[in-house]
Amino acid sequence: MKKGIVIKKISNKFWVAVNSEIFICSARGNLKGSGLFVGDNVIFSTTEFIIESVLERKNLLVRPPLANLEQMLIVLAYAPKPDYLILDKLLLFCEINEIKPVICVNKIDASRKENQYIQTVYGKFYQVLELSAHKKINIDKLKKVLKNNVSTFAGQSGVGKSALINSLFDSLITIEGNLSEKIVRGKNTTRHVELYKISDNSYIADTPGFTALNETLLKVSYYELAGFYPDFLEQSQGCKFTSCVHIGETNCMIKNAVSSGSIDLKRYERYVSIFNSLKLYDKNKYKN
Ligand SMILES: Nc1nc2c(ncn2[C@@H]2O[C@H](COP(=O)(O)OP(=O)(O)O)[C@@H](O)[C@H]2O)c(=O)[nH]1
Ligand SMILES: [Mg+2]
Ligand SMILES: [Zn+2]
Repeated sequence: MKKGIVIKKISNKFWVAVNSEIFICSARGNLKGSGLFVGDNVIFSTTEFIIESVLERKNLLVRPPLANLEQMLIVLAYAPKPDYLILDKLLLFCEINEIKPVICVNKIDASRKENQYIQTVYGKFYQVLELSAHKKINIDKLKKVLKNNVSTFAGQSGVGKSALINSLFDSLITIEGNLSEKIVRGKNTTRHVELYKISDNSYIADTPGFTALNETLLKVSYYELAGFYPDFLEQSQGCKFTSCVHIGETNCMIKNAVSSGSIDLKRYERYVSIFNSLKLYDKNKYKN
């Protein structure tokens, strides 16, 4: 018996990686009910090539189907102009699914225009890396963050996700160039998810699903939404009502913090906008 990680799944075959070796396995019948996903840590027999059991999962995403995603690197740049609503939704997705988000501000060789806003609004609660794929600034820090983790890159098209992945490979680029092309696809051809090894015990998940994050993927009710804002948490303890959603209530510490400037007005307005679309979604769910 050996322990490995499922890096690829095609119909009922599973590619299981153990360090640099890959075994193509099938699954024991009793595992088919609970499902077996890319990202699963499994115990398998090296004589029969059958997966016998799945170790406990840290989390499981349904769309894309992926187990044990540990980190999401959310990439932004001064251009294309950041869509902070996308950033906030991706951060919520991470908070809800217990994935560690890391905000990556790329292209700082060309402009640092957005850095101050990002540091002020997000820097106290989230790890922020300031990067340049072209000038290789802080790529060592990026490598350190990826080490011993299963991570994925997310963010608007054109921010430099492919360039950052390429920058990880140094002189190996000719060997691994193909691979980095595959990891962040320009055009999504298939819907399946695959893990790519970037160094020992470190994988990048190639997922088509994270750029246009829709409210329906946030498995949370509007009245619980504020609980997933680490920057609201401390101050909301002072709200008059424990069920305060920080919108219409009186004596709301969050609204006070927005007035005094200690919570960014735009961040708060994005919260209200996500709140309203979740509320609408909840209403429509029970119609018909
Ligand atoms: N100035 C600058 N441009 C970059 C950097 N990284 C990527 N780009 C450029 O941004 C554009 C989009 O990069 P790409 O990696 O394809 O973005 P993706 O769509 O997120 O994968 C390309 O024209 C890159 O040359 C960087 O660090 N600095
Ligand atoms: Mg790309
Ligand atoms: Zn409140």
